[in-house]
Amino acid sequence: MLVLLGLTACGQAERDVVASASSALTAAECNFFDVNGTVRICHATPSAKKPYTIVQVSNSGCVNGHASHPNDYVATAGDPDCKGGGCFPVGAPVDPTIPCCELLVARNGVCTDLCAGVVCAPLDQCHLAGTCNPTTGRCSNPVTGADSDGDGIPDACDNCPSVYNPDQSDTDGDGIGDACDPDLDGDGVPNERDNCPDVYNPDQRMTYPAGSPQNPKGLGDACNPDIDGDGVPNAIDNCPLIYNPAQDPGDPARFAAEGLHCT
Ligand SMILES: [Ca+2]
Ligand SMILES: [Ca+2]
Ligand SMILES: [Ca+2]
Ligand SMILES: [Ca+2]
Repeated sequence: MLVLLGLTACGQAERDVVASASSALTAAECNFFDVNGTVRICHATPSAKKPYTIVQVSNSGCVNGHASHPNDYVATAGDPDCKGGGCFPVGAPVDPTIPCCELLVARNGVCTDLCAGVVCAPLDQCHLAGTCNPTTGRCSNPVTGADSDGDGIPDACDNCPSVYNPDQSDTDGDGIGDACDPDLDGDGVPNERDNCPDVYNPDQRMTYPAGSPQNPKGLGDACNPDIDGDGVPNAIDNCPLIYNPAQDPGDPARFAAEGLHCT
């Protein structure tokens, strides 16, 4: 936690920000910041005027004498005078009172550069390389190129280049977007002649002809939830292909006797 000090008697800001008031220097930090066996530390004092003294201690002195000492903390490169405002570099243990340096994020207890080793490259002819986002480690890959229909997808990558279809949905996965696909389900039957335009049914099977009492809408069996039109959905109809709204349990045997088949 950073502490703001008040003004001096003269009204001048003695110090805007000083280092942590509750930092807990740890052995892990002593080890990480060890340079040739010593660690530079901001050692807390009772003095309000000079709350910290800079000390260079041995690694063992840091671990045994200063780790967990109230308010002591590591003097980082950005805070050589113990006035606060420092930050921890890549690889340092995460400290709740001292932030990781710019462009670093805390990951698994370590200040981490998510963009380290990330090389941004163009995804395709519609997406430039862009830059790596330090908070996600991902490249921005901005789009580029003409966008005739204004749907945000450049023509070269738009599955309907002249139809506004920002969702790019493509039910049959043939590379032609639903918004402009003459055969949505890819069953070889054009939408306008397909009795199930969005269900793959090349056989176009239709037990009851279009316009019949059982099938007034002319739906193909593949997309007709009640093929025999008896009001009982196929899934729970004891004779899904024969009109028997009463669902008499004797129906299947009776229909069989009459030469009809339930399925
Ligand atoms: Ca489009
Ligand atoms: Ca398609
Ligand atoms: Ca179909
Ligand atoms: Ca039935």
